[in-house]
Amino acid sequence: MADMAGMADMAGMATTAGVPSLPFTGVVNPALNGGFNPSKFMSQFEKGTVQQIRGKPTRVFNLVSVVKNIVVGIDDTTKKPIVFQAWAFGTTPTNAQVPGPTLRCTGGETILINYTNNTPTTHSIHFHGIHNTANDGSLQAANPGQKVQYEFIAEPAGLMAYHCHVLPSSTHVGKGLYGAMVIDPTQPRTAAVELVLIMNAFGIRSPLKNDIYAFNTVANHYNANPVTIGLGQPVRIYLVNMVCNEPAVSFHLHANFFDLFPAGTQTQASEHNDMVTLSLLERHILEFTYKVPPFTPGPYMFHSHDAPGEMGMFGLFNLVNAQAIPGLPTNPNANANANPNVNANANANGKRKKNLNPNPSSIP
Ligand SMILES: [Cu+2]
Repeated sequence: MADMAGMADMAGMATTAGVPSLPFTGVVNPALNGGFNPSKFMSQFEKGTVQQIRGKPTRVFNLVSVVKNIVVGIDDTTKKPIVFQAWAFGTTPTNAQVPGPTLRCTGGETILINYTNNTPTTHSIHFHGIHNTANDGSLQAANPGQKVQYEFIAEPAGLMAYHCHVLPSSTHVGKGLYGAMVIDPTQPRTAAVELVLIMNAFGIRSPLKNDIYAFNTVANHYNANPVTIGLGQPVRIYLVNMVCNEPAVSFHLHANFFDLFPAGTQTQASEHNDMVTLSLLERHILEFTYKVPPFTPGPYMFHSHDAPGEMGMFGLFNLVNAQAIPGLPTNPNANANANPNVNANANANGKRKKNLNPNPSSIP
């Protein structure tokens, strides 16, 4: 009697034999990374505080930049963490992370950013959005130890971003000084599981060449920790490209199509697609649902094509029956945490071994 593999071949059944495997699939324990967990980050929004300033309600965000060692993956050869010496934004020095916190506000609000630079290098924060030159952040940098304020009206509603504008960007952005900013329209978007995916990369050996890629900093995190999604549940992705040293980076949703809202500024989708390509700092909102039929429970890929996707920018949705996960959030401001215990066992054995740390430093 033929074995199972032979039976599968004879019947033309699908098999995972021969499916290429990925580098950097070692699992990073968030405890090694100062508690930073991409599964939580993707649905965490920093809303600041609303204060009366000069007689008007103002949403205030405090941001600080620090030097921070972060773990961006596991070395395939040594099995040790790959440490990147980052510059990171946080609301306090202790919670600084890459990406910085995803700021969230509503269109038309007055926004005040109190920025403190706690690094030995001059930095700034440039916000994508509409504002005057005095608050552009490209000309208003903070020297080490200094503070600077930026004030503007939150517009347009959509998916904005912020980043250090000191040159060269391959260093100041590439080192991690960036984050997303969601400006909600005054007419709220429809209820959905909302997930922030920031495409990023790290040059371990040189700031001019990326060695490792990721969604939300940790290579292949959502391969080891698939994002749990209910069948029939609307999903909204806030997708941002922060990859330096690449002319563009693609995003592909497997087995499904999404409605695309460039920068999230229009209420009508511009296209219906399973692919989108973003240049540095380009943002898109993607909306989709895994409807029944045809979708069945199981892992569904999302990734970038070519080198970025094969060197860490790869993930899985774990589709489940929605009734099997009571309390799974469906409103825009709820947490949509992935289940860190789900393991799809996909691509666990890397064939393209990467050794980026001949002498990896220990994690602080
Ligand atoms: Cu900078």
